[in-house]
Amino acid sequence: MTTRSETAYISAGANLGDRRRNLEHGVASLREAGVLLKKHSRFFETEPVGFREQPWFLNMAFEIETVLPAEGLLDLCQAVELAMGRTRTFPGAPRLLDLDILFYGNCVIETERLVIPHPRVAERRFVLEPLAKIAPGYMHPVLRQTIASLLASCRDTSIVRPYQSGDDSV
Ligand code: PH2
Ligand code: MG
Ligand code: MG
Repeated sequence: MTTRSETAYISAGANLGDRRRNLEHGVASLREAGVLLKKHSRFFETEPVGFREQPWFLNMAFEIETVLPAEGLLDLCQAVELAMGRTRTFPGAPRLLDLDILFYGNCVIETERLVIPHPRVAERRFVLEPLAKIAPGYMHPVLRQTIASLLASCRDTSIVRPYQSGDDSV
């Protein structure tokens, strides 16, 4: 029997503690759980969007391959966030680690727990800019536009800049 794996894209963010270490630890935890890391963007330093009175974020995006179903991947992401010590206070609150599933193959999913594609992908420069580095040609399965084209027409003017660090490996 063969187990089908699916390609998925994840946006990761952190704005508390050692942000870079948190992101690296998040990626390492997913890999330890059997997720295959195919590509990752560099780190970007980004201005908070939404609730603005909080520290700037480090954001990145990565492409994975996994045999987990979408809800199983969500469970894993939440377990990794929790293990990192994340507490849920209010939506948009500062966080040690946030792992958001952006796309899961070409699937369109709407359950109580999970909406894929992530509903705010097209509105967020801090998501699109890193994602465009690894998947510019990926076609959004609902909007039917590529990531590069969504970035070109994105109206979010919040600052997203490459994070100055010598080494972008995770
Ligand atoms: N995440 C949010 C809300 N605002 N802003 C930036 N720059 N980066 C984020 O990851 C982020 C945000 C909710 O998850
Ligand atoms: Mg988020
Ligand atoms: Mg989240």
